[in-house]
Order: sequence, then structure tokens, then C-alpha cells
Amino acid sequence: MFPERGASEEEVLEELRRKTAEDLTFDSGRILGSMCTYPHPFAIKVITEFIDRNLGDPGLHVGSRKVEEEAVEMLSNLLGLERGYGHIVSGGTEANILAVRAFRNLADVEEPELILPRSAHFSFIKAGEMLGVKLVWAELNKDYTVNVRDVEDKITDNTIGIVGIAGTTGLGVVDNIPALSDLALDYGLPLHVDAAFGGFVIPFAKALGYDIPDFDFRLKGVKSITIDPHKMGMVPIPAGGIIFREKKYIDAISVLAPYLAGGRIWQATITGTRPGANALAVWAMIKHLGFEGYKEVVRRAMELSRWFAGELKKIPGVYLIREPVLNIVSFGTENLEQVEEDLKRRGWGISAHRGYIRIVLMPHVRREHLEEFLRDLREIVRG
Ligand code: 0PR
Repeated sequence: MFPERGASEEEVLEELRRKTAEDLTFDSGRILGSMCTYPHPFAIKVITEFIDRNLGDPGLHVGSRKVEEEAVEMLSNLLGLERGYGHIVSGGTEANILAVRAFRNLADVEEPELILPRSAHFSFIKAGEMLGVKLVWAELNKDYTVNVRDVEDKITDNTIGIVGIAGTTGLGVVDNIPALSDLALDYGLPLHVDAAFGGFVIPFAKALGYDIPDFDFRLKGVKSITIDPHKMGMVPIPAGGIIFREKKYIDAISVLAPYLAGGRIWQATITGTRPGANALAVWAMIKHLGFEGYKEVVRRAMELSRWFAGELKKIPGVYLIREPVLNIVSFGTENLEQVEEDLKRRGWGISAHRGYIRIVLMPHVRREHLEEFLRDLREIVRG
């Protein structure tokens, strides 16, 4: 019911705290299956100071718009491109939808089809439905990467583009993007790489010596990349990223907003009014941590995931779905559904996929949390 009279801030806050008391929080160490984390304190500071900025009307917030452009430029650089075109958006879902929208609008096809791996995130289902694009699912290899030959077999005159994934949602697997890029070039099709999760992991993991396939704009067939700062970038939600290699992709999805403060403005994002503060926080975090800072975050997460995978393997009745590639470790057990239920009952925030449990070694996850989890898991599977 809409209250007749207002209550004091204290009363309202008190009620909110009570109502959210059952939420799991990141600092409890209980959230092990999320791709989000507690935001970096500096990012929170930036958001608080610039909370009123609206990138939906960049003519009002001219400086913030320039900062967003610089954030896009720095992300492009990280992904091997001197100059990219894109936006800080609401998340991976919006970023993926924008990429599919650009591919569709640039293709002169009546019944558009998009080829994507079986492992693709469900945001593409939204994209397909909203944009009238038929999704053509490509099969996976035994190692859970997409089968490139199957992708090729599925190309038709109606194909508008191909999707590859750099850090799959369930297993953190990186597809053979170099082979997909070659294929895309051969057939004159654009390749979109969904690095929503992997974008803030792979460049640093590679610098640390981990053997991970190339995935970014250094491969000429790659025309767009999703990279989310609100995952491993440690920026508060919402902060996604979409980067295009060429301006024509942005132009293809831009709509005229004729009356805004900046005059006739072209707008490519799905959201109109959108948070400037989060784009500023992306910029600020990149400036504050730098490549070396993020590398340290990733070093910790990768080391922890290798150790955790090793410990899981020691538990009888527990098996890895595959060796981890990034900082995601997924495992199966006998009576999986029962195990999931028992873990949840013991207060663990895990992500139960069909056939396995996914653990994401985000920055808030520490070794002592995992040791406690392993103790519980051992007890549960022992029965
Ligand atoms: N692409 C990939 C590869 C993803 O894994 C995700 C989200 C997206 C796109 C979509 O990103 P947004 O959710 O930002 O739109 N993957 C996470 C998942 O489904 C999202 C998530 C995050 C789920 C935190 C739970 C959670 O606690 O696992």
C-alpha cells in the first residue's frame, strides 16, 4: 500500500534492513556461485559523488560523456584495438543484444539467423526473440568448446553472424576464437565474442603465463566484444561494456533523439536515461588499478581456483566437469540434486546448473571460505 504519511529515515532504513536480512552478502563468504562481487570501495566513492549524471542526455553532462568515451577507449586497448566504438551499458545482456542488433541491421537478409554455441548465455535468447533473429545452436566438443566444424556446417545465406564465448557462463571455457575468426573471415561474416566474464580475466591471466587462446580484436574476424566491468572489473552493478571494431556497427543501431540538450543526438543503447556514475566508475577503476592491479586480482583468483580444483578432486564421489580454464570451477557428484539442496540448506550461495555445481572464484572469495565449504561438501557426500 502506498503510505499516506512518510516515516523517518531511521524507521525506513530499519525496516529495509529487516526485510533484507535474509539476503546473502558477499562479505559473508557464502556466495560462491555468483559472477558479481562486493564492489571496490573506490568505485563506490566515485558512484556516490557523481550519482546524478545521466548519459542519456550527454549534452547536459558533456564531461561525463567524454569520460565514457575514454573508458571505452581503454577497454578497446585492453582488447587489442587502438580505437573502438561502444558504450558502458547495463550489463552483458544489453551488450549482447546490441551486438546482435548491429549484425542484423547491417545484414540484408529477410530471415536472419545467428550461429551460437550451445553454451551461450540466455541473454541471446532474449536477443533472438526481441530482434526476430533465429538462433542456430552449434554443438560442443568433448572439452565443452564450440565445435567449429559444426558452426561452419550451419552457415547459410541467412546467417548474419557468429558468436564465440570467452569464458562460458557454466564452465568458464574459452572457445577456439582464432578458428572462429578465420571462419568468419572466410565467409565474410562478423564474429561477436561474449567476454562478459572473461574480458576482465583473460588479458591478465595470459600476462601471468596461463595458456588461454587469443580471443580479442587482434583476431581480424572479431567485430564486437562484450566485456563487463560489473563482474571481475569490481565496478557496482550496472556496468557492462560493448565494443565494436568499426563505427558502422554503432551507426547501424543509432536512433535519433532530436530534442536533447546536445541537439540532435544519436543514441545506440537500449536504455535511454542511463547511469553516468557507473561509466565514471569504470574509468576510475581502470585508472586506479591499472593493468598491474587487475593482474594481481586475477593472479589470486586463478591460484585459488587451481588449489580448489585440486582439493575437490581429492573428495571421493566428487569429480570436475573439466579442468578449469579461468577462475570458474564446476564439479559433479552422485545424487547431485540432493547435494545441492543440502549445500543450500547449510547456507551456501551456489549456482546449480544442469549436471553440475559452479563455483566462481570472485575477489570476495577467500581460502578459508572454501575450506569451510569443502568440509561441508565432504560431510554431505559421505552421507
Ligand atoms: N554473457 C555471459 C558469458 C554471462 O555469463 C552473462 C551473465 C551474461 C552474458 C549476461 O550478463 P548480465 O547478467 O550482466 O546481463 N552471467 C551470470 C550468470 O548467469 C550472471 C549472474 C551474475 C548470475 C551474478 C548470478 C549472479 O549471482 O551466471
